[in-house]
Amino acid sequence: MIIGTAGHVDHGKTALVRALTGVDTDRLKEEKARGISIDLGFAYMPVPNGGVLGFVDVPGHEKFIHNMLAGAGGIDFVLMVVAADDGIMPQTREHLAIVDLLGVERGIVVLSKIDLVSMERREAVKTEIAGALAGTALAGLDVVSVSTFSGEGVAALRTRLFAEARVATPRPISGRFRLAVDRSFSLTGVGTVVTGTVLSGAVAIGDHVKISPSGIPARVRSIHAQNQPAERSEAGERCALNLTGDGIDKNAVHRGDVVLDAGLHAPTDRIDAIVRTLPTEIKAVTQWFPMRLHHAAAEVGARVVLLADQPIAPGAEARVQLVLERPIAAAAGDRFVLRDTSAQRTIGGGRFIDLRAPARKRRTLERLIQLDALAIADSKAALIELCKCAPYYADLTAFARDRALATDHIEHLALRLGLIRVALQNTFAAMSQATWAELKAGVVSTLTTFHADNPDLPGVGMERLRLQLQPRLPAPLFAAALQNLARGKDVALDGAWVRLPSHEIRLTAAEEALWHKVRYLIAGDERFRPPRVRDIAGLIGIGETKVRHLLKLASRIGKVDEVAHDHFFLRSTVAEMADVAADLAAEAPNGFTAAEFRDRLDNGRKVAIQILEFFDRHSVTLRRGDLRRINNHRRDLFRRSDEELSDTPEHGRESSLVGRPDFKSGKGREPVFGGFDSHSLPPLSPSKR
Ligand SMILES: Nc1nc2c(ncn2[C@@H]2O[C@H](COP(=O)(O)OP(=O)(O)OP(=O)(O)O)[C@@H](O)[C@H]2O)c(=O)[nH]1
Ligand SMILES: [Mg+2]
Repeated sequence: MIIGTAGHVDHGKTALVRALTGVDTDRLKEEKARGISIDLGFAYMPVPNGGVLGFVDVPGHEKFIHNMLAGAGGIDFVLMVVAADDGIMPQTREHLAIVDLLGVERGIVVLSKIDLVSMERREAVKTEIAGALAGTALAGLDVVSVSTFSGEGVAALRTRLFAEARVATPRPISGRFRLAVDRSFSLTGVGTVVTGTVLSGAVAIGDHVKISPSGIPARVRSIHAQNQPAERSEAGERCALNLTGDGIDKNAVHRGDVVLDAGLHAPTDRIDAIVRTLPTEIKAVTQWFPMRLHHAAAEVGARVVLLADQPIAPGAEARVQLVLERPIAAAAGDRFVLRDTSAQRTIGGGRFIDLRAPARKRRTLERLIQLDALAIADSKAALIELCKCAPYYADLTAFARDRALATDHIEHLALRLGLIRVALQNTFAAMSQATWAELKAGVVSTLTTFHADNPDLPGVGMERLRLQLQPRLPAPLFAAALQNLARGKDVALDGAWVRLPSHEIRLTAAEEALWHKVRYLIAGDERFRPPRVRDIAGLIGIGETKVRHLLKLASRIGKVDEVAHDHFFLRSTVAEMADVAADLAAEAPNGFTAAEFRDRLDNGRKVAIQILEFFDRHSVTLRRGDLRRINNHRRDLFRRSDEELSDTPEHGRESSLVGRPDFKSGKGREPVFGGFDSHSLPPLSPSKR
């Protein structure tokens, strides 16, 4: 258990910690000289039946509230110190408001310096205290009277703290590791050491971690947990980590940074939150109100965007978007405190709801309903609600990361809820079974109608199908969902065409016979410069129209591609030519020329250029002046055969999400499902649509 002091300057917080633990936490020269605490102090006390109590002693002076906040972020239990002679003072109230906003619900009020006052005065201050606590989560806390001068009450308080530690519910350690850094220093012979409170999860020697928001990686060389050398440390402990790694020194890590499980590193500067303002405020919080945001041990400038029409009146609760001056490492559900920009007073505070808040459409009805779901603290209930509201899917990976949930925990949750998971590049999207069934039924009924109306067409273009369906999924997710359906043989995918597996265009026997002749002519040694429609007609001795009709049909069923008008290449030849282009590109980092391409194919300048222009149109090659580079993401579209495409293994690679475009050139093309590659995939967060 970590115990934090709180209370007005000079009320005896440091003296109390010293009386309890024997440790003087005022160590700075300036603290000694001025007789006040400036920065956080730390002390530890073993509990008789095992375990160690950690103390964070905070300064009471109003100038150092930012330091108090850095310490208060990690405490489980508060010792609210009120001097019997002074009674309730301004920072008594402010510290009380802060611990209340931070969600600290357990503690004791210590009536200090009782040697200085009469019994009547003690009772009067106790009444004052009860009044100040009323309306906070700390209302009704026990008041314990203490004098560190006479020692009265100290032993009883210590015994009481041991008892409190025994009944404290430990913080859950099932989450992923996060430590809020409050100090960073370097020790000779040891190296860089950071200290702080473990907010969630656990850390062990040898673990690879990241410093967030900077993203610097580090390895844990040794650990002190609650001031003792340890193999590991877990949530609810104060912990010192000796970190190593390139770029790790005491200047690489600061108070306010978070050391975390590398998978959690995803700093954010736009957060939707629930805020409560203090009833003591005089003015309402208005649009774009500037604030200082205090979160864990970090402090950052922030603006408030109202998500409701009205300004936030004193004492009111509302949802807002916080736009930060720089990114911070946070988790959904974390508490924070807002102060005014001149650091004179605390205005309010609250809880983060969504770390991936959208910059636009942030207060539409749809979004506000989604926020309701995200605001649910229980992850299982939140996930159920998220899948029920628009956009009807949740990014499971981001959901787990932003709540610091362990991977097996989120997998177990998804399984228990029967969610349908769709693999995207770096994430899993999840849908409810009901949504999935609706989507599948929509796909099947649209295709059934389409095939009945257009028996000669191979299928519906992927993009066109997407736009016809509810819920309308983002293109990458829709493509991945179709791959799932194709694996289940509910649909078949031919490039960008989606069809029912039962729907196939077949050549008639006569067409099949003619195709054999034509195929012979465009395959073989001449495949890189195959005869055109007119030449084929001449060679076989039939009409041009017939040949053209046949080749158009062949291109629909994926046997050929029309690279230029009336100039058809076998699809396997196109794949081969794409490989040649990729080879050339690999040899020439700045790009290859059309002449080099022609030399490799030995097919003449005009044809070579037409092929390259065909590749340009499909973004397989990227042209700049006379040079071309290869776009490897699009090249995949040409690499795979139809069989491979509709039969992607379960652990499908990223490229399996990409439908192959139809390669018909010219006008009237079905929209190619494209323009996206692995870099342009939008982060599929529940909040970004
Ligand atoms: N008479 C009397 N004096 C006390 C008692 N406890 C603390 N003091 C004195 O009060 C003064 C302030 O005590 P500190 O413990 O430094 O107060 P603090 O709350 O830590 O002050 P800041 O950290 O600066 O906010 C010191 O001179 C202490 O000796 C007590 O029980 N009785
Ligand atoms: Mg002090």
